[in-house]
Amino acid sequence: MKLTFITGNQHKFREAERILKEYNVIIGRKDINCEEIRSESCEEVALTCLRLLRRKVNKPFFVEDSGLFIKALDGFPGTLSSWVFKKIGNEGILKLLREEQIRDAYFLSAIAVWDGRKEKVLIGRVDGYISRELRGKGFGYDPIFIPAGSEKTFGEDEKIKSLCSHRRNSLKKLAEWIGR
Ligand code: ITT
Repeated sequence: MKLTFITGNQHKFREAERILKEYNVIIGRKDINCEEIRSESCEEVALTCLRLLRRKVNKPFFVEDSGLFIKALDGFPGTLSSWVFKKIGNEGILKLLREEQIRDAYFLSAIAVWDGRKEKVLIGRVDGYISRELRGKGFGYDPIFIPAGSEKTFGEDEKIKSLCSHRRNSLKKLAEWIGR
């Protein structure tokens, strides 16, 4: 089955393409803007977007809503991650946490998929914490997120990211669901 990933984010697409290939799932990309609802739940945002796009798209496709949830900030930026990144970037997040000792955070990825018959939501999560300074490359919050058990940020260690990221976990579930 040819599956389309509808996203405006080329980094997310490239990660998904590479990971899903390992599970023999080949994807294409389409960028159709989906007005995101205001909700604290990635799951709800992804599912609402899927249902809106189902009116326009007549083939199997999926969308993904992801975000970084920081404990000391009550889950901020969460589902606002994309907007907050554009506004204040990683430097802004580090400033907000300057005095903070508790730096726990997690990334969530919620995939909502339509296979032509059924819809499904699949969630992936990775726990970790926020670094004290920017380290490495990657995209979005990669240079400030350190997964639990590592010393390096996702931006410094692409391999670790590929093995344990929130997106790896949700995409693995997606591949299993597609192949069921
Ligand atoms: P689409 O909605 O078009 O797919 P988007 O970039 O707006 O693209 P999201 O609404 O899911 O996607 O925004 C999530 C934001 O969270 C994203 O723009 C990044 O800033 C950040 N983010 C998500 N996954 C990330 C990752 O693996 N590494 C670093 N930052 C990430």
